[in-house]
Amino acid sequence: MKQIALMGLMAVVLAVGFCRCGGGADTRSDGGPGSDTGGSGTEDTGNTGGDEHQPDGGTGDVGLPDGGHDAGHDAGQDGGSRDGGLDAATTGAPLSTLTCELSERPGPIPQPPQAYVTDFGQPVRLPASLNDACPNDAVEVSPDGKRIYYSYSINKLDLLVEEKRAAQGTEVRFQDLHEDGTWGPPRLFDLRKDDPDALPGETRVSNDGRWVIWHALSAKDYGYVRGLPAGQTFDLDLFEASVENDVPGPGTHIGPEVNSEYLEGEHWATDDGRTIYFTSNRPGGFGDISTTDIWVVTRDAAGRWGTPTVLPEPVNSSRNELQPALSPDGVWFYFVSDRSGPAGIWRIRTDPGGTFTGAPEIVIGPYSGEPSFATDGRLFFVHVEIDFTVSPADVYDADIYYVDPR
Ligand SMILES: [Ca+2]
Ligand SMILES: [Ca+2]
Ligand SMILES: [Ca+2]
Repeated sequence: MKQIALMGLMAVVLAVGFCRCGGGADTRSDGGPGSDTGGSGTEDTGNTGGDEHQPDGGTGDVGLPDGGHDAGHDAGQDGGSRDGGLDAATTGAPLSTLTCELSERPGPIPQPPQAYVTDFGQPVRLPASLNDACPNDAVEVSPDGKRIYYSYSINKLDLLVEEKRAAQGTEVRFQDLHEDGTWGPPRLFDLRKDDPDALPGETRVSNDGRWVIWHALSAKDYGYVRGLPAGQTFDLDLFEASVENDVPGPGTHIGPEVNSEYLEGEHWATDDGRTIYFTSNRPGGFGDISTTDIWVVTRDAAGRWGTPTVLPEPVNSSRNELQPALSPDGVWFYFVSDRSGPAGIWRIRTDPGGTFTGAPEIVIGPYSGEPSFATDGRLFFVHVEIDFTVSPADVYDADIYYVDPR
């Protein structure tokens, strides 16, 4: 069983391989080495690989950071010294205590992300105060674009698992954008309240910040799974909790109507929390259980779940589809697929009735996923960095980017 969608895009890339379709590492021609991203502004951090330059207005109205104040990679330490930040005054969440064990790779980023459609500018990498040398993965942005939730690990996840310290070395956290344009320190978004050895992954936080739905590799037995499917070595399920003052309560397993012995992973939910689009390898989709599809399930006002249904082709295919998200205007259904090469972010037209129209198109790639929208139309996502100069290729980092709508 390939370990699809374990924690975030990095795990997905590890699972599905390192196809270099669509351009090799030698296509990179610009600057933007990974270690300089805290230097002198977003303009020089993300104009990666395209002919087009970052559109004007990309930073002015929303106060995105210049990142120049503390370009170190120990964002938690630097950020923690800035007393009086907005986040300190408004959140009850504790500061993160995790420290990255990795160093930034020198040189340019291999195969940086590009926007392939004309209604987005080219990708901008968030500054080093938020993106450090360790995996910053599974991004979720608040509607106002001023908070970034993400999954974090102090080393490569496969190494942490191998060394049996995955629960100690990973967390879901968030950082808030200060009025001066800098990002506050990482704060723990504790999704292990009554499941301390769980590995929580991607979140969907409600627009008002009062609830969260997430997927996790739980360490608990919920009683209905009698053995894993052949070839599958772990299970993932969906959980939810209420959130008060940025502190999640204990998680609730959303139940066997939705969860199963197969993987229920990365997801997106409507803001009433009643419809969840989720990633699963369960039978009944396209392809076998070594690949994933996107499914949808809805609960009624009393909380009773209906039967999950698989989204049709051409949203799904016999390859991997995962990590769904709806655009703020409801016009586009976004998802990640490796149907044409390395994992990338795709979209297809949709409508409030949930039908899909036309052919999907790839929006951002390669090695890109985890789409999440701010209300202003900025699309945040994760790009995975892979060193192709060594054999086997080394998946060594994940960072958070955004593209501006034009
Ligand atoms: Ca990183
Ligand atoms: Ca499951
Ligand atoms: Ca599929």
